[in-house]
Amino acid sequence: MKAVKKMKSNDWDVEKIRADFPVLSQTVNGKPLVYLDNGASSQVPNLVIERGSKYLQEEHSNIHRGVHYLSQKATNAYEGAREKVKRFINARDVKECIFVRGCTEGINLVAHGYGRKFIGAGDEIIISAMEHHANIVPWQMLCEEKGAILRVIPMNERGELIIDEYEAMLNERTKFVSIIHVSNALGTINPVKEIIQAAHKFGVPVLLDSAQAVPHMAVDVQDLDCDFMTFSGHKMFAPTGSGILYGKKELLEKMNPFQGGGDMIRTVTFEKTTYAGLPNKFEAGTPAIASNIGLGAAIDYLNSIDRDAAFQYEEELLKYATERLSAIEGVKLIGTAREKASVISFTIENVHPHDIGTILDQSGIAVRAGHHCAQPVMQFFQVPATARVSFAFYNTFEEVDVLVDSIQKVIDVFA
Ligand code: C6P
Repeated sequence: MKAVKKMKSNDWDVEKIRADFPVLSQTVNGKPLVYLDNGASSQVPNLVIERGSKYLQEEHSNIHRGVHYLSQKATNAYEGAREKVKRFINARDVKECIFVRGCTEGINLVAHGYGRKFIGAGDEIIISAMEHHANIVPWQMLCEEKGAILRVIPMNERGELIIDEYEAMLNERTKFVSIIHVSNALGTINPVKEIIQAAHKFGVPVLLDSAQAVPHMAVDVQDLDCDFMTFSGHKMFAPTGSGILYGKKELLEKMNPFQGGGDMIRTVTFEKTTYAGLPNKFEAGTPAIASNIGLGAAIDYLNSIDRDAAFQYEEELLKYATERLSAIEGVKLIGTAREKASVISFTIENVHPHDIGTILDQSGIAVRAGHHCAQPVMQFFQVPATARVSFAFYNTFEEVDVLVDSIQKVIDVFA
């Protein structure tokens, strides 16, 4: 194994940050927990836990429906969280921020509400070779129903999209572009601004699946000029069940609702229903009130730390881990894009990724093993699965060292 120089970010007090995340201080299988599965779900800071608990202890009630004290308090907290989201992603209008259960629901909402209304037979939808299933299957279902055509931007062997081929794909039949912002399986950061500008030359709207971007970089929807953007709260330090679909107001207004039910209507008779305005039109039924208030608290938390220092720290951590892992004989990195965030996918010669995951777990290390809901990526790299390490700003260089030592043990077991 080659020696690798360890770097340290001076501006980031990782121990102070770790103290905000109670789950990190436990032991697993007798070893300190090393949590490296943040791409699946990140951990939750005290601020979010306390806010959720305050809601459940003091405010729990349904929203938008009651004139009573508790309902008003819950409504204010819920709508307050929406305001925080608006500022966090720099939306023009709070009505452009729709609460969804997560990215999957956000994409399905657009495929249904926009796609079914505006996409027809022979129209083309562009996605990419590195999409998560959540950004493949809803479009395939739409294409099947409408007779539309799904086109796929190819990638190179580093796991980077081939932008020339994308530009050549755009034409007057293109009706929608839906792109992963940061790959969950490879870590590639895609040049989304360029992708959006090229689509807009043809008047084509673009959706960004920013599930893996929002926790690791500032995502400014006005600066990017994306038409839709979606992310999941549970990957950015909030509870599961929270998430956002951002859409430009003029597009959301002309779309069909996704689900029908309470709170999304203006009037209902047996003859005809008229719909509520934004954002309620897309929020049928009782939403995940506690989780979305938690999302607001997660934004408060992110606003309370130095995010630029956090991003820089994560970059250094990724660089250090990449160097150390690639120095281990038998380890092959899958995805070596020049622009990457948070993720290292790898295989070990003659060891199934599930065995890697299981043996690492015995050392208290949580990684994900599998196809990461990105089977076409696995097919492209001709592997059944990978092991995946995904960082957050509370991970440490020492944890990378523990990981590397444990991977060496995995190799020794199978030697
Ligand atoms: N990726 C992972 O371990 P939901 O499940 O709706 O919160 O998010 C779906 C999703 C969509 N797009 C991307 C880029 C994602 O990474 C995910 C979720 C997790 O990689 C679970 S498969």
